[in-house]
Amino acid sequence: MRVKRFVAPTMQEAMIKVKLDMGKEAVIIHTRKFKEGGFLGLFAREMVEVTAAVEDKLTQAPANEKRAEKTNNLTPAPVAATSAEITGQDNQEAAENLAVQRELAEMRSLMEKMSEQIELSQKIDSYPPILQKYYQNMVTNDIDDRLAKKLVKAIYTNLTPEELGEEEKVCATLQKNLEKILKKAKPITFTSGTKTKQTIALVGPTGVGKTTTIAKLAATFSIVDKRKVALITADTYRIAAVEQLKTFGDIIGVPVDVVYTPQELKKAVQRHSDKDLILIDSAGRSHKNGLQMSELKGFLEAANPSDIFLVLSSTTKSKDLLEIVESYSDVSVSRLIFTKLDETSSYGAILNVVSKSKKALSYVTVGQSVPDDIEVANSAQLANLMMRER
Ligand SMILES: Nc1nc2c(ncn2[C@@H]2O[C@H](COP(=O)(O)OP(=O)(O)O)[C@@H](O)[C@H]2O)c(=O)[nH]1
Ligand SMILES: [Mg+2]
Repeated sequence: MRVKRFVAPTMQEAMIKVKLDMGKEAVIIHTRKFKEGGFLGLFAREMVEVTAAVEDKLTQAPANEKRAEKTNNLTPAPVAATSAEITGQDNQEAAENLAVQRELAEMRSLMEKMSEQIELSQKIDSYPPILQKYYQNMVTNDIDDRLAKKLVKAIYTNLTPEELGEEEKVCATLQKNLEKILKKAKPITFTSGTKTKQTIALVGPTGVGKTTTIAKLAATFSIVDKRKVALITADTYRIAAVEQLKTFGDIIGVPVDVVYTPQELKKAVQRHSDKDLILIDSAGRSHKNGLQMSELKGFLEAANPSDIFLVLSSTTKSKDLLEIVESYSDVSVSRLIFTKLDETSSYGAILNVVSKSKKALSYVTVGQSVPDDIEVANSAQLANLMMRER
């Protein structure tokens, strides 16, 4: 066993040092942060110290060993013990062990990610020109750089050198891989036996188009599909919007209930138990406001919807979108709607969000017109848009 200390300004850099020096199999024993330099405690720089150990035999393995060699792994990946396994008097010790094992497993996964990052940092210009072009296209279309690199690398590994020279083959493979990430959209359907009646709540930031989208869905399902639809709005912050929704409900013959409390919402949902589709509109929430988020949770718990759709605007920056999705992780969002596709020409953010959140797309909206400007998300079309030249 070889044990060594590594110091770096960030955990990420420390882990890279560990990996380069000791290889992938290194196990982190201890980490700490400390201040270095500075003046009387001011301007000190925070540093990270990582102590790592590795079995002697494994130190010879080069840091960039192939994944296939993993089978020779002498230190098996830590297996998290279940709480049932903790018996006898040594409960505390066992619990401590468990915590250490968890930490080790976390560290291992972090290190795998790092090694992947190092691998991906391979220069794009070492790839054939066609791959370079598609990489550029994807990045220009706002697909996350890492994701774009992963995608071109997969093609580079899976196609023959000959195929890599054929634009059509490269294009078709990339298209297929993008579609695989986007998956087939899941719109509202009434086909499966248990889903003959549905209650769907739309949540999301202010101004993304929740109310407009609800109006589009209500009109589509009541007029075109001839379903019995009810609208309930919990957005009482905007009186004008409520009045507008009521007028709209009158025109298309759909009842609109306004609720001020979770209890009222619960009652309204019960009152409409004869409807095929109940659509619930919520007030726009700032994902940065914890109080608003917990208020929203209260409404959603009372409504007990069959699905919660998170509405996102495709004009929002990718990084902000991911932050928004993250802030809704307490709310069991099942699908995504992207609005305002008519206002953007870079579609990569959609891929980034779907890939990170693992949530299915349902609809996209493409304009302000009710009810026309809504479509079931088309993965093939979106994939095509995010790899094309701009
Ligand atoms: N261009 C465009 N505008 C939209 C779309 N969907 C909604 N909007 C507009 O976005 C604004 C806010 O919509 P609203 O439904 O009130 O958003 P909410 O606050 O999430 O309920 C309105 O001006 C809508 O007309 C869309 O798909 N494209
Ligand atoms: Mg609204």
